[in-house]
Amino acid sequence: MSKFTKDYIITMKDIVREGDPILRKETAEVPLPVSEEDRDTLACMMQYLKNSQDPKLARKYNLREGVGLSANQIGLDKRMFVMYFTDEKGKLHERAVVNPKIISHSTAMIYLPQSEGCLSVDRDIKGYVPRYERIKAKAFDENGEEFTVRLRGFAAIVFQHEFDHLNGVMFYDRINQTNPFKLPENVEINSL
Ligand code: K2U
Ligand code: NI
Repeated sequence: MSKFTKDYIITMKDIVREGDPILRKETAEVPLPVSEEDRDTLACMMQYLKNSQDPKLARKYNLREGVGLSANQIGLDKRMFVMYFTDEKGKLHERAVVNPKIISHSTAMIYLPQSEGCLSVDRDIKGYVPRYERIKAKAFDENGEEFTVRLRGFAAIVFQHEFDHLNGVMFYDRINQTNPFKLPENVEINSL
């Protein structure tokens, strides 16, 4: 029985930090249909994102703000993550993503000018993280229903950041090691 039940409140002590091997693992497919335990875990992870974006609750539980969270960041070897944020056009993205596959993407790339952070990384790492500007992905939701989603801009960045976690990739792996602010050549890339 997982501790991440419906009413369990995830706090920073539950967040695995870099150095833990599970963050470098190719995580395991989630058995379908999604079990009640996995559904409860996804709900618990989603609640973390909502709590972390509520100033009172974030202060009460000392939470770092998150717009995405992957299962291996709470120590679970499962290919699933959650996203909760409003994008640059004011569209709310609230989604549980199980066994995702990126089925196509733009050649054009984007990056966050302020670099990226990570709930599993307790240090400030500067540098550009090149990501695809647009992606098309297939996945299953918390009820085991398959869906296809097309994302661009910030939403595409969040999805790719979480998708990377499921494959053991950290955001700083994608920063140019010799010059962190050097952008890839021969490809169209814009700042978000
Ligand atoms: O996976 C995580 O560690 C959660 C990250 C995801 C993320 C980082 C950078 C860019 C997009 C997604 C946290 O949400 S980092 C905190 C944060 C909060 C608001 C906006 C961007 C990043
Ligand atoms: Ni992260």
